[in-house]
Amino acid sequence: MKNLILSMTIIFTITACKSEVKKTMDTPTKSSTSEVNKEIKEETRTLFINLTPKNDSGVIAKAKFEQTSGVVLMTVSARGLSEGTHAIHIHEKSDCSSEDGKSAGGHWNPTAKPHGKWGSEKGYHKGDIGNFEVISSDEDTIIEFKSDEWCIGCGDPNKDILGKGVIVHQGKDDYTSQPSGAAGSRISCGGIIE
Ligand SMILES: [Cu+2]
Ligand SMILES: [Zn+2]
Repeated sequence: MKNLILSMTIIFTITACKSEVKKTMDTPTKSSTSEVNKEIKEETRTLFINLTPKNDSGVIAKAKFEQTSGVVLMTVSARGLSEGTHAIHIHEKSDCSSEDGKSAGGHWNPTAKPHGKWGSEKGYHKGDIGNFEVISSDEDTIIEFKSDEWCIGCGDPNKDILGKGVIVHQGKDDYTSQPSGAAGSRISCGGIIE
């Protein structure tokens, strides 16, 4: 009998966890439409986007943007990138229609600063995410970046990443060359749109 009770407790716990997870996933964060909860609405949002390969790179990538308490966490998962260092930026347009990805425009730079390393005293673009390493082209590379200088759909032109584009480059950002760090061709592009 003791065993039975124990088993039931375990089952109950597992079921409870499952439904909790499901509830979280089923609830779109932008659903807080109440005027009263405007602050909450602005603070919690999640956006999933797919990136498309550019310049025949064959790179398959997707990104998640999650805004919580004024901080946006970007998580990109990419496969097919060559081993080594690559740059990733936010560019000014969500238009990924051209084969070379140049339709996404230059770096997103609403504050009219020079290109640079994120956080640099000399200045940096709001889209200057930086470089990441690829260990193996056969496996997913996960790129994470977090900032309170971004928001998703808040309407502040200096912070709002909605309507912009994510670009992954073949090369490395040198953080000094103007206006874009000499990061080479664009191999993956995704519009940050709903
Ligand atoms: Cu770029
Ligand atoms: Zn830049």
